[in-house]
Amino acid sequence: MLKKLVPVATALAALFTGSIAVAQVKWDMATPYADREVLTKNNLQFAEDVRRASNGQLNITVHTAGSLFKNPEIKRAIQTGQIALGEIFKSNLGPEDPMFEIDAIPFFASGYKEARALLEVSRGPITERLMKQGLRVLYMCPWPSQMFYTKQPVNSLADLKGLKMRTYNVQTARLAQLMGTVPTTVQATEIPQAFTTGIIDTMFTAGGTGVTTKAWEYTKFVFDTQAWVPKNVAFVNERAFQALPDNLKKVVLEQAAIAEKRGWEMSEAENNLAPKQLVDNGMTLAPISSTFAADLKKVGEQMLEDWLKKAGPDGKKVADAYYARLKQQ
Ligand code: PCA
Repeated sequence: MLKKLVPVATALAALFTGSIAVAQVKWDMATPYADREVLTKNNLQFAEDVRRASNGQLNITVHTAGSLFKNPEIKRAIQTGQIALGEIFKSNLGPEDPMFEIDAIPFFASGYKEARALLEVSRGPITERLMKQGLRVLYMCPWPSQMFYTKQPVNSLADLKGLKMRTYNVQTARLAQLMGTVPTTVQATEIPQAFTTGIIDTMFTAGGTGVTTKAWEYTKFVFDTQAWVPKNVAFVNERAFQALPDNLKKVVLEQAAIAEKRGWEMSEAENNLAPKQLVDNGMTLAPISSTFAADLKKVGEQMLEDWLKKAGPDGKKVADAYYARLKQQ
C-alpha cells in the first residue's frame, strides 16, 4: 500500500510546486507536411524535447499536415499572433524577397555539402529579413535532394513537352515552364490524388516524399537528378518568444539548435535510403542521358541568371561568398 502511495504523493507535490512557482506556457505550432515526412518527424521531436527540457513548463502542440493553417497561411498566422510558431517551405517566400529562394535554384547547391555551405552564407540575410517582420528563426532543415519522377522514359526535355508537371511554388512553376511542361500547383499531401485523377503527369520531389506518397503507384521512372536541396524554416513570433521567462528562452534556443542538427542528419539518412526503397517497390532508377543532363543544366543556368538579376547586389554577395566557401572545402 505504502509503495503505491509514495509515487502519487511525489507526483502531486511536483504538480503543486510547478503550478505555484511558474505558469505553464502552451504554444501551438502549425506545420504543412504529413506526419510521415522526415521534417515533420523532426518538428514533433523538437516539441517533445522542449516539453521534457522545460519540465513540462512549455508545451508545444504541433498541428501537422496543414490541419490548422496551410503552407501559404502559416507565416501570417504567426505574425498576427494567432499561433506562436510554425514551419514553412522557405522558398515559398521568394516572391517577397529572392533571398528566400536561394536554395531553390536547380544545380546551384545540389548535395548536402553544398547545401550546408549555402546555408552558412545565407543564414544571416535570411534571419535578418524575418526578424524585421517580427519572426525569430529557430531552425532550417533540408528536404532530401530533389529527384524527378515520370511515367515514361526520358531521353531529353523534348520527351516531356506539354506534360503537366507538379509544382509547389513560384520557383518550381518557373522551372516547369523552362522545361517545356505545364506547371500545376499541388501540395505534397495531395500528390497521390493529383496523379490518379490525371491533374499531373510528372514531378520533382525528394526521394523520401516519393516513398511516403508511394510514387510507384502512379509513376514508373525516377531520375536521381540531385537538382537542389530546398529547406524548411521554423520560426516563432518574437513577441511570444520575448514573453517567455529566461529559463524557457534558453530551452527553446538550445532545443532549436539540436533540432537543426538532427534534421540535417535525418534528412541525409533518408536521402541515402530512398532510391533503394523506390526500386524495391518496383520503380526504375533510370540513368540520366547526357542530353537530358545537358538540357537540365541549361535550365538551371537560366534560373541562376534570372535569380542573380532579381536578387541584385545582396544576392551577388551571398552567391560569391558561397563560391568562396566551396573552394575552401
Ligand atoms: N517534399 C515536399 C517539399 C519538397 C520535398 O522534397 C514537396 O514535394 O512538396
